[in-house]
Order: sequence, then structure tokens, then C-alpha cells
Amino acid sequence: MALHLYIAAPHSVRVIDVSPPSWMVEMVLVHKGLPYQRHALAFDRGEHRRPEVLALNPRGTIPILVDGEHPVSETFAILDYLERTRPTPPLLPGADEPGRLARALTRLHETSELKSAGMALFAYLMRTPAPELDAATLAARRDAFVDQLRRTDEALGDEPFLAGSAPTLADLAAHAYVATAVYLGLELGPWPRVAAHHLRVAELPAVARTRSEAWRDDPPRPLANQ
Ligand SMILES: N[C@@H](CCC(=O)N[C@@H](CS)C(=O)NCC(=O)O)C(=O)O
Repeated sequence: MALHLYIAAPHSVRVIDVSPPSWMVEMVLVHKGLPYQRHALAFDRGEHRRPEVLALNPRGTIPILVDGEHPVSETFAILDYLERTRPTPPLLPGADEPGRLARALTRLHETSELKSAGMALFAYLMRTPAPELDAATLAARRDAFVDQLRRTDEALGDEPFLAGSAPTLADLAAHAYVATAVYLGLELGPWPRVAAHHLRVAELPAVARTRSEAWRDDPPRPLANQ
């Protein structure tokens, strides 16, 4: 069955030039070698609110994956769906390795907090013209995000990836938010294991190939020197 993916067109997303959850799904599709038709919706023109898109997800959020006749929305549901229906190559350990599976799922769902804090920070930057940014609001949102970076740094321990020696969904999910913050100028110096993980995951072929094309331009740096 043909796979269709509805995402935000990178250039249409103000300031961050990527939709991190959309990117996460593209990383997984490319890692698994799955052909898909990409429907890049111009957010600045409200294309994600068109009736045919709302018919797929009445909540009006992207990404949306359509597998044949079956729409799946909510990013983590899409990742779960792809892992169950297209398990090879795997991005989670199998049930025959319960210890590794438990760890990978825990790390994956922990990234939902990084995702929430990241979206709160990025949404504030996207929706607020630069001269109107309130320093205290920005600092509070940045602090909530870096608190999750601290937790991620601890979780990495001495391992290259969040659940051990091989990348899993957890690494791709975390990377979408960490790389976006770096694009916006955040320095990762205080979290050296996150900094090393950021570079390691960026080099994975599926991640490098799906990196936002808009990121080739000069980045805005609202998180520099915060
Ligand atoms: N809970 C959703 C949230 C995804 C999300 O926040 N998507 C943003 C784009 S990055 C969106 O569609 N926003 C709709 C809007 O701004 O109108 C998920 O995990 O898939």
C-alpha cells in the first residue's frame, strides 16, 4: 500500500524552518527504506487547515501518515504504527530482548517531555515578532527545555545512543528537538553527552538526508547567549 506523509513545508514555518515532529517521521521512513509521497503543506498559507487535511486529522495537526486508506496522526502513534507494520530494519529491540526493549521504550516516551518543552519554546519564538519577545518568558521556556537536556544527558550515561549501542526511535525523536535548538543558537557545552549524541545522530544517513533544506541558509540565533 502506498504511504503518504503530510508535513509542514520547511520554509513556511517561521523562525525554526522545520517541523520537528514531521522530521521525526521522515527520519524513520528513510531509515526503513520506505518509499512515500510527501505532501508539504504551506503553514503560512494555512494549508494544513484545508478540509481534505482536516478530514484526515480533525485536530488540525501534522504530521499525518496515510497508509492506503488508513490515516494515522499523533507523531508517536505514527512511529509505533511504522515499527509494527514495517519492522525491518528495526528501530526498537524485539520482545525477545525485554531488557533492551524496556529501556528503549522508556527513553522514547521520556522524549515526549523534551518534545513538549521544545514545542513551547519554539512556538513562542515562531509566534512572537523578535522585538516583542519578553526576556523573562523566553528564559522560563528555555529553562524548561534545558532541564530536559540535563535529564537526557544523565540518561545517556556512557552509551553512544539513548538505549545502548544502536540507535532507536528515542534517538531520532530527541534529535529532532536538540538539532532545532542548536539551529536557533543554543550552545550544548553544559551537556557534553547530549552534544556528542547530537553530532553522532546527525551523521546517521537517514537523519542527514532528511535535514531541513531551509537550514542551509543563515540561521536565526535567538537562543544564542541566553
Ligand atoms: N500532538 C501532535 C502535535 C504535533 C504538532 O504540534 N504539530 C504542529 C506542527 S510542528 C502543528 O501541526 N500545528 C498546527 C498549528 O500550528 O496550527 C503530535 O505529536 O503529532
